[in-house]
Amino acid sequence: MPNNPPPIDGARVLADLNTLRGIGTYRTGVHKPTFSDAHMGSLRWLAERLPEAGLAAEVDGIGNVVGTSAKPGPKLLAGSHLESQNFAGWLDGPLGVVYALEAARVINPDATIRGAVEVASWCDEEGHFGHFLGSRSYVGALTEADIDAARDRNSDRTMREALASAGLAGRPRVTAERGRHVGYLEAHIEQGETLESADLSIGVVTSIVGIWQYRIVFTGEQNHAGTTRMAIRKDAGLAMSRFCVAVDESFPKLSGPRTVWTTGRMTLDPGAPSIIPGRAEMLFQIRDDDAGVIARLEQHLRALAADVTAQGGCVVEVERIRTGTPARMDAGFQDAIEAAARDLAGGKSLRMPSGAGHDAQVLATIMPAGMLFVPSIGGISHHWHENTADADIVTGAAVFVDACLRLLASTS
Ligand code: HGY
Ligand code: MN
Ligand code: MN
Repeated sequence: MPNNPPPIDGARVLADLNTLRGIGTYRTGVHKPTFSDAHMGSLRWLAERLPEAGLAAEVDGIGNVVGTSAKPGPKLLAGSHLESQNFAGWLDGPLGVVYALEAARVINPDATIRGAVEVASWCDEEGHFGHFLGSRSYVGALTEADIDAARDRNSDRTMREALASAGLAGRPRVTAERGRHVGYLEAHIEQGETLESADLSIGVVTSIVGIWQYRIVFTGEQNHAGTTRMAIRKDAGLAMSRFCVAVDESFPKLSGPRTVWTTGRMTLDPGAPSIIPGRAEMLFQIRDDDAGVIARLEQHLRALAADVTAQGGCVVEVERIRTGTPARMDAGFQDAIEAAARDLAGGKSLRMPSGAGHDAQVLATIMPAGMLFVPSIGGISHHWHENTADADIVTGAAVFVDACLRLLASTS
């Protein structure tokens, strides 16, 4: 650990974040879906910045931006993502990318510091086309067939069409060189209210939840809303509503202390006021950092579906469309973040699990990984009101860079 580590440039960090906020602005946030012009403009912005940190930049065939260093010594990989949820916040993703860029700009040019920080932006963390497609591509867990099957959830465009219109089709995909990095460090906004409500500055992430997602389809009988007697209806919309009430009543008895479940989308077909819906569909998600809890709740979900089907009205089918392995963050990385927070954040840190999924859980499958959080005002995220105080952003950047220095110095 260098005696007098180089200072970060907090004003530069804030300026870079506000520059990215200005690409794809939506109210006080951004609308930057994967492969949108705003997303591609943000990738270009990052690729143009990386040489300032002595990094050779590549925008690869899946839309990852990867900056590599020729500096001798240990390498630490750092980054996050630059696309956003639809009509959402300006910091979810860019905060981690700009912190990684700042660490690289401060550390890499300094010949007195051994090693370098390499910077990445992972494509489609927000799942417009799939889940963690960019970071899964980098760790070698994404096949060409996966890309063939991926479609834009906002339209019906295939990923292949989107890659072509983004000018990325045919480019090679960059994959991790095993053993190159001492590990991966990601900074992110907390997206919850734990840090703010405890007046803390830094979250030291201990684990990241697994996200399991389901498409649940209810098939009844479409019919006339006026002439069909109530006693003989097979109303798919009503069956879906009853199913959700049954989930809400039974899940708390089976869940873990931090399990969450969400119905993020419901559709009724044909969706007309004078037609009894013959089909209903919901997208349902379970998250926990214990895969056993998720498996237990999935089993119960399927049993509830079988019960509704057995009642004879509508047929209910449950399709699992996404699984995710919970990840434990590396103990050494947690210690480095906590030590940096002790020196630069008055020790105002807390070890805590992440209720959001992050690319770090994918990188953790091939290298040690760690995450740090900064507070979210009001705990709001995935909304254009998402925000973090400038002072917390700058403190977080200083802690992040100091943790990078500790991790590089701790490598023999
Ligand atoms: O949904 C998530 O956990 C992440 O913010 N995309
Ligand atoms: Mn994110
Ligand atoms: Mn997000």
